[in-house]
Amino acid sequence: MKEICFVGLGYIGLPTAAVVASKGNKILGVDINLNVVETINKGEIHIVEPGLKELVKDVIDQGFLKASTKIKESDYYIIVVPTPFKGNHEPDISFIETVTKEIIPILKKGDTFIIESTSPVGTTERMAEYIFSKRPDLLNEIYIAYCPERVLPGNVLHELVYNDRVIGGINNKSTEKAFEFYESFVEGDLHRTNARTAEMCKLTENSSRDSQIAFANELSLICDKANINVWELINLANKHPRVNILKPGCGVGGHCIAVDPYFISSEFPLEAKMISTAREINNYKAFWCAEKINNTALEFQLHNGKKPKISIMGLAFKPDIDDLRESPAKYITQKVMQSCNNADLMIVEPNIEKHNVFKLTDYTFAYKEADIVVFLVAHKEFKSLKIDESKIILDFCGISK
Ligand code: SAJ
Repeated sequence: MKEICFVGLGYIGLPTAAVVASKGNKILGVDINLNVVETINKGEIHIVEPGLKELVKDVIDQGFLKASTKIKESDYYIIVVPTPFKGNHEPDISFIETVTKEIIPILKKGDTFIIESTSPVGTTERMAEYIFSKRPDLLNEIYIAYCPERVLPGNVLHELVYNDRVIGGINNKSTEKAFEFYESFVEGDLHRTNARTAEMCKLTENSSRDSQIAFANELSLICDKANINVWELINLANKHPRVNILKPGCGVGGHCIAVDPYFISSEFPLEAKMISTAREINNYKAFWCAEKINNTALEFQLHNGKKPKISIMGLAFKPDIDDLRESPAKYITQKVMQSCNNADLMIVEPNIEKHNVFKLTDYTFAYKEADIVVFLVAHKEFKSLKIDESKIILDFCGISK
């Protein structure tokens, strides 16, 4: 039986390792975090993802998955480590480099090395050059490819199996070898290309979504000035058979869409004009929301001679999750907390019970008490509230549309 080593047991690495293990493969999952390794070896998990706990327990109990802090000699190495960005939004591929260095001495003829981490264009070729510079004996003897993940948090186990995937090797033999690997557990179509195109494809997918959301956010700013309900407008425009405008919101968050476009714009600053502008618009939208809240609070005080009670509804980066990574709602809340002295704030996040920075209030209570209600995230709980016309409602995510 072939031995498969997954390096990185996070939001993507762990579910993928577990799915491949569930097909009867022997998997070693590697993570630098000892807590993560110990948790998984107990048959438990350290992240929130529907169905994952049961699957991991199952493959650990059956002995198909084992976690460790050390990479061991295997036949396949799948790299699923983070690629954050540095100060000036430049991609930081140091985790991929470190892992590659660690693997080089144990590589042998016939091995397959696949990168799944979101990476700037050329990363796979660069890692290949590095490997062959240290191990010239392996030239044309191992297979190296790139295959990005495309799963949506919350639906990972389904999408891992049923989404199409793009696979790009450093040469045709590598593409074929990686193809065989994904064929063993993916039901969606597998599309062959080269490594550079596969890398760019991942960045393109998320940049495309960012640009489309920026269009909706720009419309929302225009509509605010023009006194037009942007939700009604988009709904009407989308009745056109070839128009499909996304939803405006309080900005764009998460670890993918708000990050990946920078991997293009930092490497191609002269060409990536629209991609950079989309990022600026989506970042500006969060700043604009915070300003709008502050100004509304000031106006309230001027007219009523007292401080308003403001309820801030939602902190997560998108509806119905507890994830605050790169969340524009969190940014807006912090900004309002810092700058708005003339208001009493109540902060609401129904998906989180307790938070060490934000004092959280129950959403029905906060709604009832508030003079100004600010909807930042379209959580399902908020949609069930009966809209009270006597309150000032700042609806940035289409709750009351
Ligand atoms: N958002 C809007 N308006 C919309 C849709 C989304 O403002 O109409 C906002 C959300 O509120 C959120 C942000 O965009 O702040 C991102 O949310 P999302 O649901 O669009 O995406 P993610 O970050 O959860 O997952 C994305 C997915 N990419 C695409 O849909 C192209 C997913 O398939 C990728 O696997 C994932 O990024 C990733 O890991 O790259």
